[in-house]
Amino acid sequence: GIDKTLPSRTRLGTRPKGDPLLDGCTPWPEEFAARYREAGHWRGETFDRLVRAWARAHPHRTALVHGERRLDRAELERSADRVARRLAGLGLRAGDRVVLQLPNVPEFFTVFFALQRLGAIPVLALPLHRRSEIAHLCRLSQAVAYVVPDVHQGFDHRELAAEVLKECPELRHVLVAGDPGAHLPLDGPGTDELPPAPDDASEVALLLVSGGTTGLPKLIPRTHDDYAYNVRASAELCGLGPDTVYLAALPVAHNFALGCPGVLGALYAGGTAVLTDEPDPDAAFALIARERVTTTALVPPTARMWAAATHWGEADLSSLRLLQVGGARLLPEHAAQVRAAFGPVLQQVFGMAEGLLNYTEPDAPEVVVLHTQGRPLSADDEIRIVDEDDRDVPPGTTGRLLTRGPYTLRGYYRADEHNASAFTADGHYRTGDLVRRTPTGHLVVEGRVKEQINRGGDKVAAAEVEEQLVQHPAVLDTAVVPVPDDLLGERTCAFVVPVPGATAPGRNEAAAFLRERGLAPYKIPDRIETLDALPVTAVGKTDKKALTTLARQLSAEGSRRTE
Ligand code: OOB
Repeated sequence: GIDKTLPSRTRLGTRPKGDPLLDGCTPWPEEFAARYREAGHWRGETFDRLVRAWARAHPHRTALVHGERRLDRAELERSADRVARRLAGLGLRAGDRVVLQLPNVPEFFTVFFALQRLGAIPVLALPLHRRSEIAHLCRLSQAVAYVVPDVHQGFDHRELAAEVLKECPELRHVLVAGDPGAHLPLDGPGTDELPPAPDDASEVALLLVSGGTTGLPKLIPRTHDDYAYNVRASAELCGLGPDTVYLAALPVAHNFALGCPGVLGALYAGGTAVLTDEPDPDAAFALIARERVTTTALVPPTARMWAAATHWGEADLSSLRLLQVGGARLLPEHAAQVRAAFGPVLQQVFGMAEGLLNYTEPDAPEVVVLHTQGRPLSADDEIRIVDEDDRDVPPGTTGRLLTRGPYTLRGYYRADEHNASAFTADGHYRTGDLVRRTPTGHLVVEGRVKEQINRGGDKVAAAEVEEQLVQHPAVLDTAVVPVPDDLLGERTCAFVVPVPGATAPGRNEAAAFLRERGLAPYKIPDRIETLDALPVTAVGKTDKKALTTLARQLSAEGSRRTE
């Protein structure tokens, strides 16, 4: 076996070149890794050790609730072991990547922890990802397996998987939670013996999908050390404990509901997580009353819907102690409406899958909760606010947010070229967000410089939609920009220039075309406008600023016309 007395040579922070378990990741420099360990942020805990410790400490405490199903901690551990043996029987080994696309069901966590048991790495696809995204994630990560539900919200993931199999030669197995159809069932025979669980907390534990700014989604390596800290520190700041009942109403594949503090934070603190795919107020309020939910996380449009719904129903929401809202800008007047409806339980969260999290403190004064997006979670989060030449702006001025810290990535997975521009030479991540800092150190998000549309928390990379749309035979050129929207904050508008002599596709034709190409539904443009040519800047690049202004005007005219 392994000699435990040998010093680990495989820490991500110190790993000698040529010996990595997972290549294509950028380690923290050793001086930073040492500092984060000394500060007690990085504790050498792997997620496999954690789930075992949770089960040992309180085997019969409820871990997960879904509909009428309830799993205690011992059952969660046993189910994870069963799935681990199943996957090992299919040949999965430490370091293998597995694309995990499950909605908010207990199987998400049994598979997640099974992979942790094996040292295999989940790639957390979102439930709404389709052929375009999934095939890309499989190819980029060279995934050997893809885990799906059978049918979810009317969509048959087994058919999607069959298409993905054709496009991805390295993909060996499709496993289905539910009726497997032509694929393999997740429940099934496995090996009796598992190899010892890998125990290196500096290794990558999961790969999160980035909101993206370029043509195709990027993957974010999160190590055990960094993500366990993310979860633990978030749970502490939010005051979670054994009596916490966390309602996951956002997809648990998203960082917010997974680990900020999310389901993992609730389990870490000794509490329970309730899983649902129905964030509409009717279903959610009934669940809050039934399970005595204490904590949940929402995007701004859902939070506003919930606030409005408190006026008609009489659901018992008295158990709610923390209502987190984040993922997109919450305007002060909307924050005030939410606070008026639910009381002083509102918390603003400005986070990103790449790492940095900002929270308003649960005891923060009302003005802070209404007007800021929170303060960095860690004392070791480094924040710079700079101009376009990376020079610090004067205190209180708006600028571009750069950050590095104990749970912020140092490089996207297998993306050398992109990393060269996405990070500064000294390792700060360029968030693409425009922020200012108040005298109390809270951040206010004022806008963004990245070419991304934030559709009520769903992120759409303009370049990704443009690259798909320009494949249409009648489209010569295209540019995708945001338009303001009362409910979602922003929607997408695509300007298209037709091929000479051709007719540009209208909204319905463009939508059908993009769906056919396998693009996630939330990335399909809400508006299509035809132009003879795209405006260009002095240096000859598409003038997105001018187009954004034009889109805003056109949409304002459109709404005047319909009044
Ligand atoms: C969360 O993560 P992502 O990776 O989907 O998106 C990150 C981006 C940020 O860079 C920012 O542009 C925007 O989403 N954003 C906000 C915001 N929270 C996120 N913009 C304005 N106000 C906010 N409160 O969205 C995410 C990850 C963990 C926790 C919460 C949100």
